[in-house]
Amino acid sequence: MHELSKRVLEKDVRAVARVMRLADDRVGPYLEVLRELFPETGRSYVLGVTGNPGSGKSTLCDRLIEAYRKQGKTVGVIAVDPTSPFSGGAILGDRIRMQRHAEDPGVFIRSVATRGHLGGLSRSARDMVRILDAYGADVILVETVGVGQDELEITRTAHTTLVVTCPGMGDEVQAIKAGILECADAFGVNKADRDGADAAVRDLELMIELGSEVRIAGGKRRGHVVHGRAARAPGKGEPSASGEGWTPPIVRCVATRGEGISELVSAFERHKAWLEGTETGRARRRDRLAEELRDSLREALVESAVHELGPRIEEAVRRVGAREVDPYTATEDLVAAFRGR
Ligand SMILES: Nc1nc2c(ncn2[C@@H]2O[C@H](COP(=O)(O)OP(=O)(O)OP(=O)(O)O)[C@@H](O)[C@H]2O)c(=O)[nH]1
Ligand SMILES: [Mg+2]
Repeated sequence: MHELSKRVLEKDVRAVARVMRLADDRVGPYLEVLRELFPETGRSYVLGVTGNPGSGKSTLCDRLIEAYRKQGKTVGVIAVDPTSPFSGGAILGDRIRMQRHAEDPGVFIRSVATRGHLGGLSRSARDMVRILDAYGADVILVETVGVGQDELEITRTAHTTLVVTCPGMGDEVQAIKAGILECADAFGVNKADRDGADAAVRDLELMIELGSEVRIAGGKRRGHVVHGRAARAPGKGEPSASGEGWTPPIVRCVATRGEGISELVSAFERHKAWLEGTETGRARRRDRLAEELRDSLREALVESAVHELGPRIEEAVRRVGAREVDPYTATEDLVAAFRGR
């Protein structure tokens, strides 16, 4: 076993930081180490925290760290910044909000920025989750700004995805992109100390209801199936699993004052129990793992095709541009060339 793998398993924080850097840059023995660590993973509970910029995700994470530390759990945090060239301050903001935990040896915080390579962000984040998992973090929080495809992919790594919104973001239903509903396991309406929290909760309820109707009508079963609507005390984050299905609870919170945090934590516990204890839940988990493997396969195939075909791709681009060949034929030819190598 590689020295670094051993040290991670022996809970050496500096080795964790080192392996994370290697994995992020994809240099050195990172693959060997990730392979060796993999059998030691699968024990952490991974919580994705996503949502509108500035909705209070980092402040919530700070409170969640506090709550889990009180339970005696160790916590890893990965703060993902998808748009580093434009929002250089976001990572700083994330760190500042969680600063008070920086000295706690039971808390490990790490930021990742995108490097612009294909699927790079979600892959780096996934690798980091695994490293923290092998290291032995009981809970891993992954904070992302919930907008792009990358973030949606990251949420697949999580057992539970919390989507954070807050009043005054304009039209919440618009602000939260359609795809988010697919991956939301719980909603946090943060800044409930402000006007408009009730409206935000109602909008979300409506969206969840519509979403489940659309899905039932369309007969589209994608792992995350919402079966009808549970009897729920609105906004209180009451249990919302009906039958075998899962309806995302909506929890009001005021992260700055620590309100709603214990309700969130118990919603996560119920979701975890649902994932483990029901056939639908286990199927959901399997679906996500399958999606992850497909992502990783797609990435590996594209990488190796680009590597293998190199200039032929450029040539195909040129020929399509000059209308010498149509893009369908060009793609087929490239695939054939790659297969026949
Ligand atoms: N009034 C009020 N303000 C809050 C609450 N939670 C967070 N804030 C404030 O909202 C601002 C943004 O909070 P962050 O936690 O940095 O939000 P974020 O979603 O992590 O932001 P990005 O990572 O930049 O997308 C800060 O000024 C917080 O103090 C809340 O419950 N009520
Ligand atoms: Mg943040």
